[in-house]
Amino acid sequence: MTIDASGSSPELVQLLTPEGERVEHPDYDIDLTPEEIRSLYRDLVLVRRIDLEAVALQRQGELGIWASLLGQEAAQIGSGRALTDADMAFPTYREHGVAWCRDVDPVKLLGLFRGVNHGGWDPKEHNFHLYTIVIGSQTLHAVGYAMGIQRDDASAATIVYFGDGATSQGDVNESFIWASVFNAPIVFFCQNNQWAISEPLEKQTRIPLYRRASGFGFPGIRVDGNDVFACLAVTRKALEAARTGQGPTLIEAFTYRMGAHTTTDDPTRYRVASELEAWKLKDPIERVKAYLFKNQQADQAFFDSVDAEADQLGADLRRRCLAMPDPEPLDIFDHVYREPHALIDRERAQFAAYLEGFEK
Ligand SMILES: Cc1ncc(C[n+]2csc(CCOP(=O)(O)OP(=O)(O)O)c2C)c(N)n1
Ligand SMILES: [Mg+2]
Repeated sequence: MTIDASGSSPELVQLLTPEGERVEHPDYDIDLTPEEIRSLYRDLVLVRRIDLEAVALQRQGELGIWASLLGQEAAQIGSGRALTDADMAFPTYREHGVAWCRDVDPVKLLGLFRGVNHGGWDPKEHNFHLYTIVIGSQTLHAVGYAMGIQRDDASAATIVYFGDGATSQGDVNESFIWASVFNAPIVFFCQNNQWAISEPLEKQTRIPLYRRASGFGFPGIRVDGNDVFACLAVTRKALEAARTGQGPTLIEAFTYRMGAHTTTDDPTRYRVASELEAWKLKDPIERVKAYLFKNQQADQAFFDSVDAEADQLGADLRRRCLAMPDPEPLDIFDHVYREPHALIDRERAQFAAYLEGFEK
């Protein structure tokens, strides 16, 4: 099978069409109450707002850089809401929606991208690891963690996030092998957003990514990554399999990076506008809205109240971002080693002398 650019392969699990029609699936059904669906809708809208606010802050010079999740909200909220408190998640640098589901204060994400903290949240408190920039390396950390909880006999699973580009990394393939042969309780959640900066998917693979799993000896499944119901259902099932000794699953969430790779990138240099336009029709938020409207599970007052909440969240985030104190320049040297270190001491002294050269 060739890669289906439309994403509408028969192998794609979808429970909600882009038009907001509910469809059945024999293996992955889900029963959500209207309240639960409204709650998912709220999550999607709020994380999109966090993201938009962060992009604006970067453009105004308040953040050094930002990696936007635009377009990937359903993949992140669907999978994030499938987690229990006891499960552990390992993100990349784009999982702001999963961070939201793990109750990480979004201002802490902004702190990282503003350069005033190194992550700012306690991974143990949230069961959400620090962001990882080194592509794919977190898959090895996650498998190690999963093997640990397996030995502790914990009733929990691990989920690890990575991109389509990361699947070409040695680390990711090695983590597949370890997870497979040790039957580790882990879900590999690949957000295939079609691009690794400027490299398109066809430069990473000749077969659909989820099919790679069979070569490693565990199941792989492709889900509509813009369908929050399907992402929730598929991830729930895979996590439950992990918790009950059935080993790893690879989930390929078929989605699209609607924005730039990061705010330093200009995607108009390497991709055509029509691609973006086609994906706009598959927007993850619009289809939930259409479903709620059509089925009279939400009225205009509900949508207005979510928008008002998003406005307030955005304004609050901006205010708290600007209020974050700058760290002292020399503080960075305190976080390299736990014990004193001669080279670091020398570098600290050199940098202190350099800073002295500026007028106060
Ligand atoms: C080991 C390593 N090599 C290269 C980079 C530079 N780099 C940063 S993001 C990226 C592309 C990642 O693409 P993908 O895995 O598809 O994730 P996405 O950014 O699309 O979410 C690259 C090559 C890096 N951070 N780490
Ligand atoms: Mg990608």
